[in-house]
Amino acid sequence: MKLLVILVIALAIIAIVQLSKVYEFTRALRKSKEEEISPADNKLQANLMLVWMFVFFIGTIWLYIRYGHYLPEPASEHGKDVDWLMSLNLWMITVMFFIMNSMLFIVSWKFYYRKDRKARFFAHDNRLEMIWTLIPGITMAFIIVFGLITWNKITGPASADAITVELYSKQFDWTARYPGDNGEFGASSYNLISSDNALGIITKDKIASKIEEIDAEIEKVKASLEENKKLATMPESYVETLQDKIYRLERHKQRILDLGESKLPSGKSNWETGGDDRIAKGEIHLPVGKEIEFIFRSQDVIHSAYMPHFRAQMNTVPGLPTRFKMTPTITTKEMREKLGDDEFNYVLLCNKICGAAHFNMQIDVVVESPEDYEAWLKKQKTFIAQETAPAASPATADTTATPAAGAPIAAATN
Ligand SMILES: [Cu+2]
Repeated sequence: MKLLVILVIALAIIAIVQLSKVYEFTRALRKSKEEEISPADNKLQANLMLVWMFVFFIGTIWLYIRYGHYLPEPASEHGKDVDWLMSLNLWMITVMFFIMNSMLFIVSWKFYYRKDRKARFFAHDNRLEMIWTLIPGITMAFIIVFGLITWNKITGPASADAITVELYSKQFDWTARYPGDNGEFGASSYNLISSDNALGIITKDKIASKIEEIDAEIEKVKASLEENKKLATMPESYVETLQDKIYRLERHKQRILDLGESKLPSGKSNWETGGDDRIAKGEIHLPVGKEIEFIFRSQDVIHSAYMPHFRAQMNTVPGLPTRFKMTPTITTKEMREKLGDDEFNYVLLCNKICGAAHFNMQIDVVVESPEDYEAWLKKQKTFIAQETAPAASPATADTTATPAAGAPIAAATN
């Protein structure tokens, strides 16, 4: 099949070359010069310009109608502003598109070359310069000012009663964290990230076990140093390397100890409030009509949290928490009714190609009444419950209800 296509293309090229040779030959017979194009040819080209303009315009309008509405109505407060801005921009571009292209094609059609006509030439025109500087300038200023107003609505400080949700990205899934019953987020640090503490939440236990781990490592290096010192052939540089390693481990240990010492803005210790934070995976719930402040963190590479129906997107950057706020306005149930689709779900998906399983980095977002939301949140595992539960069946652990921190472990794993 491929060969056939190549053959057809090759034959077509040969045919065109042959045809142009025939054309040149007949021209030679007619004794006209090669660069001489007849007035009839010029007229034909001019008319074709006009025909092409209409084909081009009709095609563009068709694309607008066919692909112009790819998302349902915005389901967040600022979403309406984003859509308004988007439409404003699109309208400006569209109007400009038709004006510019009409000018290009109509001028080519109207002023095609005729022997008896001469073009007017001028090198400079202040009025024209003014027009094509001022109009784009004012338009750009308009777009930027309105864009900034909307941007500030999304990224400005959240109100005091806003619900904070942390979205944590790593290759290749999302973890959501909600403040626990004390209403306050526990602090976290990349220093404490481990297989059973993906979010690096600071608790006393986590600090202690990390210190233990580092101490053991220091002992190991010290022992190796002592042993090597006994050897006469030991190069000086190797001793230095080991000493440097010990120094680095001590420094790391101090950093972990500092984590336990520092305080949250509320005056509580760093490790005090994280234990009751609630962890949700596979799905997040949001209450309708309440302001939500999202905080994004990333463990490995840059991901991008994209919630198209809320017109919200933010990069998640390792080492640099990012944020935005939004207020959902339409519940999942209402949206399903609007769309006539019982299967519809809002989604949170990764919009940055972040690796092999990037396509799979998608979870559902459920918007519901504040009461339903509270009930759902109560069912989510607290960090403490999660860490004391055996890591046996993560699949069922995600959906089963668990009591608050401090409850018997058996109950937490049911
Ligand atoms: Cu990703």
